[in-house]
Amino acid sequence: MPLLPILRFPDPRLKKVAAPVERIDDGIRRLARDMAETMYEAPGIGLAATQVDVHLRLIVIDASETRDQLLTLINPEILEQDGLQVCEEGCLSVPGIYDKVGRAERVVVRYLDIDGQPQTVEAVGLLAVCLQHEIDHLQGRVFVEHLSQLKQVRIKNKLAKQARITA
Ligand code: K1U
Ligand code: ZN
Repeated sequence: MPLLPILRFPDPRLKKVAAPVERIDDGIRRLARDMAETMYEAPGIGLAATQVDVHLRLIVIDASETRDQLLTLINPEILEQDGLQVCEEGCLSVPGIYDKVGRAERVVVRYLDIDGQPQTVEAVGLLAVCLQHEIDHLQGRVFVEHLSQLKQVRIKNKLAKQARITA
C-alpha cells in the first residue's frame, strides 16, 4: 500500500475546512487504509485526511501503547467536552516541534465507522487530546495556532530553515 505524502505547516492547504463524507465507498476505504499505514510508518498516533491533502472528514487514530487499536472515524463530531488538561503535542505536519496545549480533559465523539455504522467514543487523557487535535485539522487548524504569535513566527522560521537545509 502506498505511503501518502504529508503536508507541512505553513502550507495553506492545511487551512482548508473538510467536507463531510457522503458515501463510504471503495475510494474512502482505500484512503482510510493508506492513512493508517502512513500514520504507523511515520510514526504517529493520529492522522487527518487534511494532512494528506484530502479535504474530507476522515481521521485515523491509534493512541494505544501496543499499536493495535486502530480507530477510523468518518464525519467525527464532538458531542460533549469538559475539564481541562495541558499536554505536550506534536504533529506530523510540524516535524520536530512539540509544545504544551490546553484541551478538554474528557470528550465524547460521535462518528461513522468504516462500515458506515454510527458509533460514539468517550475518551480522556491522550486519546481525548488526539481526537481534539485531529478534529482541529478537519477545521483547518494546526496545533501551533493555539500557541502565541511569537512562538508561531519562531516555528515558521525554524521549519523554513530546515526546508532550506534539506533542499
Ligand atoms: O496529527 C498528527 O500529525 C499526528 C500527531 C498526533 C498527536 C500527537 C501528540 C498529541 C496530540 C496529537 C502525532 O502523532 S505526532 C507524533 C507523536 O506524538 C508520537 C509518535 C509515536 C509514538 C507516540 C507519539
Ligand atoms: Zn497534527
